[in-house]
Amino acid sequence: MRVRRGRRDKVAVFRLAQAVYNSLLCHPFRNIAMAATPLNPVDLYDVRSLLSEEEQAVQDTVARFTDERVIPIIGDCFDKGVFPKELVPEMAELGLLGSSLPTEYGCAGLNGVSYGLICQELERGDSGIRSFASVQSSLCMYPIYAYGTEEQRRRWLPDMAAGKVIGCFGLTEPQGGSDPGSMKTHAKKDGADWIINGSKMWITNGNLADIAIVWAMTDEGIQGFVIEKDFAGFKAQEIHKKMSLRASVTSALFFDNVRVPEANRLPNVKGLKGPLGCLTQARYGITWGPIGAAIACFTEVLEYSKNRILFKQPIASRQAVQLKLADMARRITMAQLLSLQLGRLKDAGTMQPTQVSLAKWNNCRMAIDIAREARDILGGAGITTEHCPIRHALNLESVITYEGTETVHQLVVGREVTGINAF
Ligand code: TGC
Ligand code: FAD
Repeated sequence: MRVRRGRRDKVAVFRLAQAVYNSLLCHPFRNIAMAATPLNPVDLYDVRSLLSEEEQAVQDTVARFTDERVIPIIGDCFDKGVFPKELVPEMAELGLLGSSLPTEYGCAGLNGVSYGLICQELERGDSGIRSFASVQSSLCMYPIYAYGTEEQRRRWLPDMAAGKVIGCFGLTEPQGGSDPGSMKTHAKKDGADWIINGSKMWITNGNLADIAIVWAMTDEGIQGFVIEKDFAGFKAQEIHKKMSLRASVTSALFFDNVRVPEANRLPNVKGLKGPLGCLTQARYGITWGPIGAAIACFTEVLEYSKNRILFKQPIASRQAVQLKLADMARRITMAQLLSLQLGRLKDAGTMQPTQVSLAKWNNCRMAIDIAREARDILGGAGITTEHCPIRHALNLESVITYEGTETVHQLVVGREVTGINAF
């Protein structure tokens, strides 16, 4: 009896609950969440709202530059294997070169998050354009600023910010880039000068550059030198047959008894921490860049899949395709949050190299996976540079390799969490 009454009570409670639920369904506000403005597919967490007005303005300006000046020409540049050098004065005019350095050197004096947004928007166009800006800003202007004398800063930085002097950064050597401490290039003191011998490999901007920041072994450890392009014995040779970063200049550098005055040595750092300190700046920017490449691929393939009709349905209506698109949106969102927090740490002065390694690893992997998946969703159309994913996928093969390979960054994080050095 008690059981039966208990059951009746349960039924009554269930009916009551059902009535409340139904009344809620009829409530005029029941669909508040559903009826809200649709989310932006490339910014599902409204990361943009976390940016200051200045940061938003920087992003909008560079986005416009990429849309109007880069995207219309970049497919052709990639096909022909040329870097669009004509864009350099415009980039300089917009303050994109050395953007984080102080205004007294002709730079824009922006914060780290703004630099990240510059990298993101440039790489939405092409990794090669972002590479140009990364090398000029983080690998050439930064060491002159951080390790140079006041005279060296005044001599080079304003012209570099104006795009009148282009730089390249020579660290990697043919015998193995992951282990730069084993470099063979050396500098020997000779009176007031230094004599440099050796070679560097895979150097972005090599044949474009007016100056090369070259790292060489000395009796006192690794030191940095500013080598001017017309110094006798210095030669840059462009590397051809590249299938990646085709809209970027990559070169080998050769030093045959190059005499470098003491005034061109960067005096304020010695040891591997000099070049690695520059890499931390550049890698930080590279955590943002691939977000742009991923957004470009995702945007293109999202539109394409809504219009591609197969088996009488747009392929975007298929669960298998939606899973891929949802996964792209998820990974882009996570990468955006990662880089933004990294940028906030950088601007607070607390960013650590391991945090940069984690984001470089995550965001390059995210972008290359998305670019390859987007290429697949485009089917046969995906194999030409009429659509951007294959170009981005090929570029990202370099991006995931340079500035420390994926494995190097995994091992940096592994070293941090275990306390054991696996290199
Ligand atoms: P390790 O003993 O760990 O460190 C030697 C000294 O350097 C310091 N350090 C750092 N400082 C600043 N930033 C970092 N990220 C740093 N990492 C280490 C460290 O504290 C130490 O200082 P001190 O005072 O104790 O002497 O050095 P290791 O020989 O064990 O090597 C570590 C490893 C493998 C992580 C490092 O060699 C490495 O990062 N290898 C990868 C090399 C690389 O990334 N090359 C990139 C070349 S440039 C380029 O690719 C440009 S592409 C640009 C474009 O087109 O966009
Ligand atoms: P290696 O160091 O020979 O690595 C080969 C393989 O071994 C990789 O898979 C690597 O992950 C793996 N490996 C290495 N160490 C370990 C380990 N301890 N355990 C397990 N696996 C390991 N360099 C510059 O100095 N300046 C530039 O401007 C520049 N621009 C570049 C532009 C492009 C387009 C490219 C492709 C490269 C550029 N580089 C530049 C060089 C780049 O930084 C190097 O290619 C990179 O650091 C890797 O060095 P590596 O090519 O010699 O490969």
